[in-house]
Amino acid sequence: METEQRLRLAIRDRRFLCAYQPKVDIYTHRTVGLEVLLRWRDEAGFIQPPGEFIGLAVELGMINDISRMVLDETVAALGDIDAAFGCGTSISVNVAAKQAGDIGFMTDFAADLRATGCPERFMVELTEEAFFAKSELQSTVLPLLRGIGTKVSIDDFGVGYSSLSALADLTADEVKIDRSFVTDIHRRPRSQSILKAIESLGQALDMTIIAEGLESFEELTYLTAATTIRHAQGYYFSRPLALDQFTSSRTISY
Ligand code: G
Ligand code: G
Ligand code: MN
Ligand code: NA
Repeated sequence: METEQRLRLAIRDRRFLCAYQPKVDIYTHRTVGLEVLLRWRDEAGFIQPPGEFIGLAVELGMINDISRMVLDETVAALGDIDAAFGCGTSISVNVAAKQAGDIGFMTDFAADLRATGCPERFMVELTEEAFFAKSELQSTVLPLLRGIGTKVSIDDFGVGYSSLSALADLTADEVKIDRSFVTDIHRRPRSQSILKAIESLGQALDMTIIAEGLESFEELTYLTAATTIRHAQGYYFSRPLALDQFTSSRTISY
C-alpha cells in the first residue's frame, strides 16, 4: 500500500502514540517540562519516528488532524503526567511551520488549548521558519496564544532562516538551541561562540534558553562551567519514552 493511503488509515484508526522527553534543570536534575514527540504504530506493529511521516502529513494536508490527536492524547494523559512529574510540569507540543501559517487552524488550535482548561500548562514549539514568514503569526496567532497563557518556543534555533536581528522582533518565552551547536560543545570553539551569542540574546530578550540534544557528561559540564544556561533536553537525561516507561523499571525507548 502506498504511504499516503497507510497514513490516511492510520489517522482514521488513530494509530499514533505520544512519546515524552523531559526538559531538565541541569543543576537539580528536576524535570521542568515534557516535549511531546509523536510516533506511528504501523500495520506491522513497528514504531515509526515522525521524521518522514510528519513531512508527508504536511504535504497531504493531514497534519492538522494529527495535531488535534496529539493534543487529545496529551490532555488524556495529564493525570498521569502530574503523578509522575508534578503538577506544574509544562507540556510542549510541536507545530509545523506550515500549520503555524494557517491562521484558521491556529485559531482552532488555540480554542482547543483553551478547552483543555489549562492552556497555561502548554507551550507551542515553532521553528524559525514559522516566525520568519511573519504574516499573521506575529499579529494574530501569538497574541491569541499569549492571551490564553500558552507559551511559545522557538525550536531548533540557529539553523533556520532568522538573523539575530530578526530574533529581536520575536516575542517568545523560550529559545531552544539546535542540537548541532550542543554536540561536542566542550571541544568546539565555534559552537561555543554561537552558543554564547544566543545565550546573551536570549537573556536580553528575557527568554528561557534550553540546550537541545545533550548527550554527554562532557557537554553538560561545559554548560554548567561556562554558561548560565540552566535547562537542557537530550539522551543524556532521557530518550523520548512512553509515559508509563518513566514509572516502570523497564525502559524501552522509541
Ligand atoms: O522524535 P523526533 O524524531 O522524535 O522528531 C522528529 C521531528 O518531528 C521533529 O522535528 C519534531 O518537531 C517533529 N514532530 C514530532 N511530533 C510532532 C507533532 O506532533 N507535530 C508536528 N507538527 N511535528 C512533530
Ligand atoms: O522538535 P525537534 O525538531 O527539536 O525534535 C527533536 C528531535 O530530536 C526528535 O527527533 C528527538 O527524538 C531528537 N532528540 C532528542 N534528544 C536527542 C539527543 O540527545 N540526540 C539526538 N541525536 N537526537 C535527540
Ligand atoms: Mn521540538
Ligand atoms: Na528542536
